[in-house]
Amino acid sequence: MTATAADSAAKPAASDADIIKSAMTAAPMKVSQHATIVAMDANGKMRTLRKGTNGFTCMGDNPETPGPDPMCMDKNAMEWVHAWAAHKDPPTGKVGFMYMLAGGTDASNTDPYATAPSSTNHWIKTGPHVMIVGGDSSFYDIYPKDASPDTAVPYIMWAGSPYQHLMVPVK
Ligand SMILES: [Cu+2]
Repeated sequence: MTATAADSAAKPAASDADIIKSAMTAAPMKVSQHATIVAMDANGKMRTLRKGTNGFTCMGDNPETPGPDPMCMDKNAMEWVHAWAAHKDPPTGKVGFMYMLAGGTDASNTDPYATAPSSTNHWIKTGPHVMIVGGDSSFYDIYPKDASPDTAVPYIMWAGSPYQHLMVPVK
């Protein structure tokens, strides 16, 4: 995951066509072509650009963050993202799966809401990956939880927070 930046309004808004194109790069084409496509604003509010049929929802790149970070997720992962955006506890007992095959933007590995690197927030670079969210701690406990992880192998992002999740690099 990457942070939403509510405070920078400098960049022009992407067109809906651009958002759809970007969103579809997050998952294999056979998944994204039948997915619902949404745009999320800086406050976590969703707008549906295209309705899908396969239970997946794809979100385009967040233009507020430095790199490309489109994502496609199942229903449980969508609930998890809503909870994160709203600073609420994610629902328990709802394991979710997300694709981020276009890569993630750079992010803090320890602060779910950081929008820029600092001397203490363990800024990392994430390449193409998939994510398991909403698992219980016994699942996350079997993976590395280093603040500055080796991002070439599976690791836990935001360990110890309500939003800890497994990051699985795919390249
Ligand atoms: Cu991710």
